[in-house]
Amino acid sequence: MSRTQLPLVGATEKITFCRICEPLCGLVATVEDGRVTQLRPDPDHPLSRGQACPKGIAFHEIAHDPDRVLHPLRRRPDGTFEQVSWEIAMSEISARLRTIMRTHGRRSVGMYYGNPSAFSYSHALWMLGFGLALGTKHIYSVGSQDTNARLVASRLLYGSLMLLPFPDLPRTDFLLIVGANPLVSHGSALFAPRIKDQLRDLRTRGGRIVVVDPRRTETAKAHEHVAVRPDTDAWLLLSLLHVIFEEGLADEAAIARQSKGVESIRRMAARFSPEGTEDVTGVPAGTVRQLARDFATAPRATAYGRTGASLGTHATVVSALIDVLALVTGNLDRAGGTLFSQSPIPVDEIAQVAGFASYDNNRSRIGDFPDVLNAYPATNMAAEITTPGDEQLRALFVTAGNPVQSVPDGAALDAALPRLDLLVGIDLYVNDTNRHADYLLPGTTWLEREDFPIGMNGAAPLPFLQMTEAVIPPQGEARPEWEIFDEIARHTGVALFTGGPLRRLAGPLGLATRFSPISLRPRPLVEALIRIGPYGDRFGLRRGGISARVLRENPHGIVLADSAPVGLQKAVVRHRDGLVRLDEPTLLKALARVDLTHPVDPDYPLRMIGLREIRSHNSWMHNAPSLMKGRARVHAARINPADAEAAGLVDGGRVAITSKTGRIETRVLVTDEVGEGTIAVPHGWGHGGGGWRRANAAGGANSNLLASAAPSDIEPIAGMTLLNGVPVRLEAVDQV
Ligand SMILES: Nc1nc2c(c(=O)[nH]1)N[C@H]1C(S)=C(S)[C@@H](COP(=O)(O)OP(=O)(O)OC[C@H]3O[C@@H](n4cnc5c(=O)[nH]c(N)nc54)[C@H](O)[C@@H]3O)O[C@H]1N2
Ligand SMILES: Nc1nc2c(c(=O)[nH]1)N[C@H]1C(S)=C(S)[C@@H](COP(=O)(O)OP(=O)(O)OC[C@H]3O[C@@H](n4cnc5c(=O)[nH]c(N)nc54)[C@H](O)[C@@H]3O)O[C@H]1N2
Ligand code: SF4
Ligand SMILES: [Mo]
Repeated sequence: MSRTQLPLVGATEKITFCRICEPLCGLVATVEDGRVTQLRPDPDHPLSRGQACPKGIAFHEIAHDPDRVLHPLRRRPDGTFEQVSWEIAMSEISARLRTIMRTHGRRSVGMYYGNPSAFSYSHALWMLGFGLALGTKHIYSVGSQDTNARLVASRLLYGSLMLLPFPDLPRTDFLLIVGANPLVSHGSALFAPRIKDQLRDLRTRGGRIVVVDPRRTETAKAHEHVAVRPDTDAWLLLSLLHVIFEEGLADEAAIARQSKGVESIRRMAARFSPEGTEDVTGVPAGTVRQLARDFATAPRATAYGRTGASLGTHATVVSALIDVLALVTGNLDRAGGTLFSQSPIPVDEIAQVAGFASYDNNRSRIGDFPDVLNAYPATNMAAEITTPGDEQLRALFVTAGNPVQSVPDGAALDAALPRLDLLVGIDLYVNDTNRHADYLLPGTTWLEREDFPIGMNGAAPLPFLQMTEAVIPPQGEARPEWEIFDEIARHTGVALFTGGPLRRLAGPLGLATRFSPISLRPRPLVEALIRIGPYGDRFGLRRGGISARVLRENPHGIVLADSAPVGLQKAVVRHRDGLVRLDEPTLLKALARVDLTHPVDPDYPLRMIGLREIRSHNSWMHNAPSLMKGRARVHAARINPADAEAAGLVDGGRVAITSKTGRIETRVLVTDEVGEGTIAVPHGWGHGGGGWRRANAAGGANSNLLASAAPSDIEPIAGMTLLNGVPVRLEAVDQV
């Protein structure tokens, strides 16, 4: 133990886990005088076993950041913020909200929730409850920039949005990764702490890992790389299927047993020979043929895609074809293949009962997009604010999100937000979005709240559950987000519990009655849900089952089973016959959009993709001193030497990147990691106007100013925004 790890006099150590990203690494916090002075990896966590990344162990710098918002803020007429009491903030927000609802109806009120809201069960439940209870169509979320295509693919194939198929890493022999970089992202839509080690173990066992990515990423460098052109995975996957069917490599028995409608996929794939698609994808036909054979003949194989697969023109198709590849080779719902997720709480049932699980039950006012989990493409927000008519968006809550940075055409949103009658932010910082807020309410960091990560670890090769108490009390006047929604709902007469979605959830558990609706708190709700979940103790009926008490007695967490369950298909697929549907009409419509030619705009001949960095997290961790040290922390566009030369760019110089939507300038990093015609630019930079001073000074540019918010540029099946494969051109910028 090094000297700095010795607990100081008066200091206590508390076991907890990180909630910045999905592996939820175990941490030990040193607390002195109500402040966290150190975070270190928990050596006794059964899965992360003493490992955490630089972001996790720097998080106390965010909890105790002098730039953090710790009191409710109200906008003054001159545009600056002033501190007000919670009482004033709540009563004024409620009064203004009531007036807006009276004048324009509840359907003029909206909400955007960002990524960190998913890392707090109480925040997520109460915010979704509030949104549903409002009965508005103006729900927007990070989903249209992240997972919605994946969820809609599950809805089409399996009849349920809530199923998240994942690779059975510990048992597979062949992992095909399409558009994910787990060595940096640490795994997403997949609960796999120490994923780097897990991938290494797979190789040590004699297995293979092939990474399909336009950039030779950290993961691609460590394993095998297939360089694909941005946004062309649909062609590549159809060609893989082409070879599998053509060469008789499909597992016809599995197909017959598990699915129906394969003929439509077979017919479609027949049009996409590897020789016909190589000009589009840039992947030589021979490579595709060999990859198809190797995947199909591996004893156990699985395919996994993440944001590189779901932020393109054919996001739903690509997400679905990744599963189809597993299915037609006999690898779906089978050890070492692609498995169905199973949360420690009955998520699917809850979603059905509470009304969360909807797809295409409604269409958006602008763009005619289907709803996904009751939400519409977040790009629509700007136009919904500025377009007059019934149900025009007039009041907006933004919780744990920064859509000016994360959504296409942030400039349009930035310009539209001041036109709202009411904008309320719930956040840790004054960020690029909520700087326009009328009221900014201080939320808690994860160090300040108890948690059960029920929404995060269903896609787990090793099922696991841990709970934590709050490590420190809410700082300043910060409040847990669920309390904020609870109070606003009560003040404005929005029924969360009397007939609302949360009552539909709590009612059957005996937690809320018609007469005592307001007493419902998140903790008894989640504790009851865990007990009735797949690993729960069924209130004493199942010996050895999990309950909150058992979790409290095991603070480092509990591995619930030696491996993830298989053979779940009949139980979890919601199509009546329990079969995977390969000819669902919406899926066929989506497939029909994939054409043999991939349009290239001569004005914008290059394609921009995103890039995540190990010490950066979307838009919000650029204010932590230890993460921002060093020259590597400069925002830069990765550009191939040939493209750099053609545009007269030099390494370290500056480049103007232009799309039909916008123009940004940033630094040039010349590298052959990206192929000719592709540039890679991290999102979430170029801060301005917010309260995070170090982030503002960090420079760089908001790459999403280049992405388009036009409805015609949004994938119509899941409403996914196009963030990977944005057409751009490059120009040198004179150095001053
Ligand atoms: N070009 C491009 N754009 C992308 C992506 C991409 O790959 N490329 N990725 C997309 C993806 S996957 C995502 S998830 C989004 C992220 O998009 P968003 O979720 O909209 O934005 P974040 O940058 O995550 O900002 C989160 C905000 O929440 C605040 N916050 C953090 N923790 C808490 C908390 O506990 N409580 C509260 N109340 N607030 C908190 C932070 O201060 C910050 O202001 O970006 C998307 N945009
Ligand atoms: N350090 C760090 N970790 C994070 C985050 C972070 O910001 N920083 N964000 C978290 C969040 S919110 C999420 S959603 C996850 C995301 O998890 P991942 O999706 O694993 O993360 P990315 O690094 O964005 O990986 C996407 C990969 O897709 C590639 N790609 C881009 N376009 C295409 C394409 O058209 N086809 C193919 N085949 N590949 C393409 C990119 O080059 C990139 O390598 O990461 C999480 N973890
Ligand atoms: S990888 Fe890093 S940020 Fe993600 S959970 Fe682990 S410590 Fe936290
Ligand atoms: Mo994300």
